[in-house]
This record gives sequence, C-alpha cells and structure tokens, in this order.
Amino acid sequence: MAISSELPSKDGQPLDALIVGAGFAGMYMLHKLRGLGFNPKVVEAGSGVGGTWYWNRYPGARVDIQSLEYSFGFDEELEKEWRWSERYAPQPELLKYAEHVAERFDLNRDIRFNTRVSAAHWDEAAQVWKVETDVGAAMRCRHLILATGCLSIPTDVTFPGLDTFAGDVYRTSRWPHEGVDFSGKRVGIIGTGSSAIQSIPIIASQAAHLTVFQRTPNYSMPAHNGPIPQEDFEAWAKDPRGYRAASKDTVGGFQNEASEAMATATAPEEIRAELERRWAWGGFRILGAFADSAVDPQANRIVQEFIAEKIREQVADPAVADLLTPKDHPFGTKRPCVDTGYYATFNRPNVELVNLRAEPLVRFNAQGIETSEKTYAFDAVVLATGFDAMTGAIDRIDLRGVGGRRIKDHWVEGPRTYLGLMVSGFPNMFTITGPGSPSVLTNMINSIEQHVEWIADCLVALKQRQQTSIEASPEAEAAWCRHSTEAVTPTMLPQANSWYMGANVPGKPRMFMPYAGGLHTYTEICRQVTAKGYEGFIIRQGDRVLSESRAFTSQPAPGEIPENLLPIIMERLMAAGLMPAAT
Ligand code: N01
Repeated sequence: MAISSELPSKDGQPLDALIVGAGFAGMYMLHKLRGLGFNPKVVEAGSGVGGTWYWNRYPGARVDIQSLEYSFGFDEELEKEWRWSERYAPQPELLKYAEHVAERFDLNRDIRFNTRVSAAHWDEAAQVWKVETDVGAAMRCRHLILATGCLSIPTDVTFPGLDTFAGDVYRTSRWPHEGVDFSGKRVGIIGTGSSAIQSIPIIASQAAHLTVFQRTPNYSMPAHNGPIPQEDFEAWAKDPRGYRAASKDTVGGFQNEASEAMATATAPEEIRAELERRWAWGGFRILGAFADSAVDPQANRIVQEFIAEKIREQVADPAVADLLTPKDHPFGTKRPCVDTGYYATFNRPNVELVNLRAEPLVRFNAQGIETSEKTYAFDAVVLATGFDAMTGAIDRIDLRGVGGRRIKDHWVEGPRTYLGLMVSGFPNMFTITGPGSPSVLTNMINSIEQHVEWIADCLVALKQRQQTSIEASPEAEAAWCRHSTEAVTPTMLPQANSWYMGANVPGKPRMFMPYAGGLHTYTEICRQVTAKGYEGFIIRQGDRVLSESRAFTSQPAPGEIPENLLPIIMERLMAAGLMPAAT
C-alpha cells in the first residue's frame, strides 16, 4: 500500500482542501475533489481506510442497513463489480470494501495515515487554515473538510479501580486487529447498546462464562441475516440507479416501506399482522409500520408492547425477559439495535444478566468487578460503553475560527451549524454528516454522498468565480437551529437519554444533535439553498464581500408530511411556542 508522507503541495501553495478522516466520507470526498481538478489530501489517525469499519472490529460487528443500500452509488462500475455476501455485511467484509474502493480509485497516495489533526487555526489575512498534527507535520489548506465520523471517539467512561484489574480490558471500538479468543475464559461486558448486543452472542458462544452488566435495556430487532436472497438481488440489479434514488428519497435514506397508516386508527388484528410481517422481514422495517408511532405515545406503546412480547417469547426466564425489556424510553427514540440471537443468548447456562440499577457497580479490583451485592471474577472485561457522538471528534481538535474563536466556545450550549455543513465564524470549514444534518438518523452512505456532492459543487462554484471564502451567516445558522428544533419537537426523539441528545456524556449540553426532518427534505433544502446562490452564506474574495445572504428561507417541499399527522404536529409546535396558537 502506497502511503504518502508529504502532504503540503510541492509548489508551496496551500492545499485546495485538507480532509480529516479516511472513512467512507473522507474517501469519497478525496475521490470527488481529485476528479474535479482540485488538489486535496487526507489525514487519518488509523493505519488504513474504513473509519468505523477500521476501528470497530469487535466480534459480531456488522451493518444495520441492508448491504445493497449501504454501499457507494457514485460509480456504476464499482457498483457492478462488488457483490455483498450477506444481507447485513460483517465488519471484515465492509473493511474489505473500503480497501477495495481505496485501491480502485488509487486513494492511498493522497492519504497520510497514523496521523491525527491536533489543531487548525483560520488565518484571516491569508484566507487559509493552518493545520497541525500529532506527529509534528504542519500544512496550510484553503478548505478544511471534517470527515471525522459521528461515532468515532469513545466516551471517557472509566470505573474506580479499573487499572487494578489483573485481567484483560477491551473496548469494542478499539478492538485488537488480531482478534481475541475468549475460549474457556470468564468474561464480563459492560453496556447493552448496539455494540454489546452484536458482540454478546459471539462472546457467549466462546467464553466459559459471560456476565452482562446492563444499566438500560435497548430495543433490538432480529436481522434474519444470511445470504442476500436471489430475488432481492435481482430486483436491485435490474435498476440500481432507480433503487438508490428511491432510497435517497426517504426520511432515513433506506427503503422501509414507510406506511402512512395510523396505529391508533387501525384494528388490533391488522396491527398485529403488520407488525408480525415486519418483524419476520427483520431489521429496521418495523420502524415504518405506522406513521404515528414516532409522534403519538399511544401509537408508540402499541409497538413497544409488541416488542416486549417478542422478548418474552425468546427469553425462557420471565424475570430476565422483564429486565431486558426497555421501559424508560419510547421505541425509536434511540437508534434501535439489529441483532442475531441476542435475546436467546440469555437462555444459555453460561450467560448471566446483572441489573446495574438494582446492584450498582462499585469498583473494579484485581479479580474483577464489585457491585453493591457481590464480587464477580473475570479473566477479561469488555467495555461497550459508547461514544462522545457527533461532536467528540470535532471538539477534540483545537479548532479556531475568525478572531481565534474556539469551536468549543461556539458550541458551549450545543453544536450550532448551518445545514450541518458549516459553522458561522469558521470560514471554509465543512463538516460531512456533522451535527445539524440527518446523518445518524439515516443510512450514512446516502447522507455522505449527498454532503460530499454538495461540498464539491460549492468548491467548484467558488473556484469558477475566483472567490476565496464561504462562511455561514450567524442569522442563517440561528434560523437552521430553529428549524431543526421545529423538526424534532413534534416527535418523541428528545424524550430518551440518548447519545443523540448528548445525554451519555457528563457535562455535555443537552441538545438533539441530528436533523430530524428527514434526508429527502434536507436534500431538497440544500438544493434550494444552492439554487438561490448559496442562501445564508457570506462569500468573499480576499477581504471583499462579494455576496452576502444572511437569511435562511428555504422550505421543505410541501406534502412531505403525511396529512393525518399534521394536527398532532401543529399541536406540539404550538405547545412548544414554536407556532402561534390557533385563534
Ligand atoms: O454505544 P451505546 P454503542 N456504567 O451508547 C452503557 C452505532 N452502532 O457503541 O444506556 C454502566 O448505544 C450504556 O448504558 P446507559 C449505533 O448507532 C451501530 O453500543 O447509558 N453502563 C449503554 O448500554 C449505536 O446507537 C452498529 O444506561 C454504562 C452502553 O454502555 C451507536 O453506534 C453497531 C456506563 C453504550 O451503548 C452506539 O452504540 C454498533 C457506565 N458508566 C454501534 N456508561 C450497527 O449495527 C455507558 N454504559 C451498524
């Protein structure tokens, strides 16, 4: 693998763009900009491409969106030559795909691996970003593109006495490349989010004994994984372009048979038949069963009760089934998990569930974990404790914009952005799937493609007009934050203590970070912003303002909200003071 070590351009000029991160976002951004004649480079902390799929190598890691949809659509040849082996591809195959894309488009020559960006300061006079890395390399670039991932920095969760534990400690998000063999070992795992739910069945099948420490149960749906059925593949292969276009034209960027039916207006036997059909199909399909389940607590409870019943069917011990049943948040307000044999794993004689709400974890000692009730002895402990989501990778960089303002200060009340693409006071700095964009509520690949293409178009437009900088206006940023609040308020999403809300990191401001208006709506808004000559942006040539559009007026396309939901949505917006009350 060719690895470039010289990043600054050879003629001493600043790079056109420095891209931070070589996950799917950074890889496509690099390819796209190179194809347009720009001179971009990438800096990546890991030793290879793949981002999420490079780091998260824990047993059982796999995608939760169907592989046919979770792959790049920007190149027809790439699309034709790659054949996924399973409905939900496992991590090694996803990593191979990333490596294949890198090789096919000769990306590695412009990526500097094993290097982390530590600081980036905007130089107003020169209109460039000055960037520093942890290995001492410094560079200048006109545009800084943060493709740093939404779930790339693990939380700093630690436990008293962890360093005294004599056994091995693993984090799911920093799994050893050579793998771990738990055969014959006594293993403990802390956490029951997606990472744990995927790894627990595999670890349980190897270990002599597995103890699962659960604080909060999550909703999990069966993947029903296996080879892609031939008829599904054929349906997709007939018209991949059309298939992708249809996926992108949805709320979540994937096909979900989203129904406009209201659970509260459907007969119980029809509800059951529909939920059973979607459960049998597997994965996220159940999310689309009823239009009102995301906004109406009564409708949501119907789905919750169905899933609770499914958990009871799978878990032999009713007390364990009850503990595994979520009770503190509505269904869908945290990203649901997609599993293979998770609940049934608790029927194994070598698996034990510990409820940390009833017996809190007190400390680690040399042997293992002490709770308020007893000591559990382990050879190894796995921390599946989550991420400092959406902002973690960005605010760990010493980022300073106009006047030396730090991003941390700008985001002291939560991440404020315009379109989740730019931040006021931080010219020429873009985020791919940043806070304020649909990102983690969607099929990430489709969101990444939309962002990369928007940013590339923007850079081309600037270059053609010899414009040197673009910056979100504070007014447009404020208006976007308001619109994002309007989009999420009618839903139940803010009701969960989720990482979407920053609730899993002590001291992090509580704010719903992704844009909840849907990928299709969002894409249309971005299109309108561009068509209006970059509405909401200030564009300069040197220190001369060439165009100054401060307002954000673009509107979601009419008719995207199912009509029967409108009364609930209006009522919620009025109650939150986001709409004048009807007279
Ligand atoms: O992290 P999480 P994750 N003591 O934050 C517990 C994506 N993903 O890595 O809920 C005890 O969901 C915490 O408990 P609680 C996906 O978007 C996708 O699993 O805070 N427990 C929780 O149970 C997902 O949503 C896939 O009470 C502690 C767990 O640790 C996101 O990544 C696969 C604790 C953390 O769960 C994050 O998932 C994997 C403490 N001090 C991940 N601190 C796919 O399928 C935390 N916990 C593609």
